[in-house]
Amino acid sequence: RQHDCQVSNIQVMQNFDRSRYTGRWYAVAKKDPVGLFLLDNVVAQFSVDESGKMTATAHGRVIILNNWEMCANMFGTFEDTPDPAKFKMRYWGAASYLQTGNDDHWVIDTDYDNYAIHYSCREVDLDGTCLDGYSFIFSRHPTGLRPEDQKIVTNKKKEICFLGKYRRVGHTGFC
Ligand code: ODT
Repeated sequence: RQHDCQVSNIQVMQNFDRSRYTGRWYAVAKKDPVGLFLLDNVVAQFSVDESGKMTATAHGRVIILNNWEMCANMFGTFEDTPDPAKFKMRYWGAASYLQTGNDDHWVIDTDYDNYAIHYSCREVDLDGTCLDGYSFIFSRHPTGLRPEDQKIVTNKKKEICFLGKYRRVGHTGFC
């Protein structure tokens, strides 16, 4: 039952290796949640601390207070769960008026060196599908995904039932 869109049936990365995931990732596409926050120029940087816990920083262009455009500097800590590819991400901003929250953070697939697919469902519907979620497609390359990775990514978008819901995330040098 891989394409029934049940959040509980979504397959995540097998044997996820957090140390190979560290370093910079450029967002190339995003499926927005309700009340989107990060618009574009999104770059995430993952680390693993002395105790083995995963942490991250991210920046991206945001618009707050209706039309104040700025570069948001964000921080996140990741709580482990029994599945090594599923985390709870607590996040906050460098400034108090930025978003804070505690979201699921699942790594759907990655080859560690080129592409990664992230998934977060914030609200599961009564039928078990995702009512409000978001997803980032990341690349190690600021220029985007390699052609050979695009097919894999398209298939995964389908599996997480977000195919057709992504927009391109540009990198213009704003942040
Ligand atoms: O942008 C939205 O609309 C959704 C909420 C974004 C939360 C951003 C929090 C970033 C905290 C630092 C962590 C970096 C890791 C990011 C990886 C992927 C998704 C957030």
